[in-house]
Amino acid sequence: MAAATVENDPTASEGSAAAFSEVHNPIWSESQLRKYPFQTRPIPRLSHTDPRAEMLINNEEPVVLTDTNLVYPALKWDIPYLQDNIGSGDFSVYIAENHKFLYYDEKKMANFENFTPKSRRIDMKFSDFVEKMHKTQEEGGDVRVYLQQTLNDTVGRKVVVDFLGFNWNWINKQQSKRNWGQLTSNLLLIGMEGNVTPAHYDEQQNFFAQIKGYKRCILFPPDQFECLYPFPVHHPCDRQSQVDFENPDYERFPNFKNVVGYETVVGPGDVLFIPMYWWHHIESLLSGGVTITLNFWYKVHYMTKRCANAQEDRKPIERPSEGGHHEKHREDAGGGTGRPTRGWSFTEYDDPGPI
Ligand SMILES: O=C(O)CCC(=O)C(=O)O
Repeated sequence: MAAATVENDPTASEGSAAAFSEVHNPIWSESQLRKYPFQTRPIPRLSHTDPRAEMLINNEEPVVLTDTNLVYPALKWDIPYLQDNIGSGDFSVYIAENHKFLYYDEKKMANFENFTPKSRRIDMKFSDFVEKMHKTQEEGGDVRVYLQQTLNDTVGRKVVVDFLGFNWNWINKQQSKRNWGQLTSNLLLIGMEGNVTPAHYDEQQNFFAQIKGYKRCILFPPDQFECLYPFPVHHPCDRQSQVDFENPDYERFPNFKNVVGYETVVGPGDVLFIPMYWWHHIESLLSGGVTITLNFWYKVHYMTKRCANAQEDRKPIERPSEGGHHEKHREDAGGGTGRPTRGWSFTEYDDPGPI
């Protein structure tokens, strides 16, 4: 993939040269990307005013929108600013023994007694997270931390003001014209360079707004389900791929040889549309410093044919290990994303009171 952040043609097919016709001051380089044994095509980068962008979103295909100003007031967020203004609430921080933060649903752990997670979640104050992150960096070992916390009403005033200044006009229109359900949550992700969120899918539409640093996002359409081998529905890692992208076991997962991804690198101000049920693998670039992202998850009360087919395909794959259960994914407090929401509700910000 070419190191660039320029407009490209959404109709371009394989090969980065066709999609990235010009290179202006690349801000990252190929050497900052991890190596994987599969092909990818570029995700188009377009202005939000480009009709092709609307078409892609309507078709539930990914696109990077370069100029929405969705989180413009947050582009000044960095660790010192957040330390002063994010408030004194508790933050979910995952600590992993290496760079891979394979998500697991704590509530499903009782279903698989032999399951030992490779990361653990600890609730801590923001300043403790910062200290932990610096200490981890200084130690230079494999251990890493990743803050993943839904914004809630413990955030400080300045962050509320920033939040109110988001481009709600644009995003609310996106929601209403497609008849999506409500915005369920905004997950704030603060990661160390090199952190990886392995491939998984969520059951919500996602506008993924990059605030600080660069993230490589590799997406796979729902119909590549058979190549990605999700854990069984009742497993704590439900909705996550069992395949280790860095060392795929082709004997267990032979169809992984056929997987083809779509990829992009997002930087500050970019908004990636991750359609629901699209698999996504996300990595903070190597040697790229801290990354900050805020996502916008929307519930949807319909399922496209493409998603329905993929979910249907899932049954025969999983039934043998599930002991005959036929339950569909449970919608938890995270709206089917599996992550805790901590009771925050968007409407609380409609009238913030005196600021
Ligand atoms: O940014 C990440 O590391 C993961 C984010 C993610 O999976 C999501 O927004 O759905």
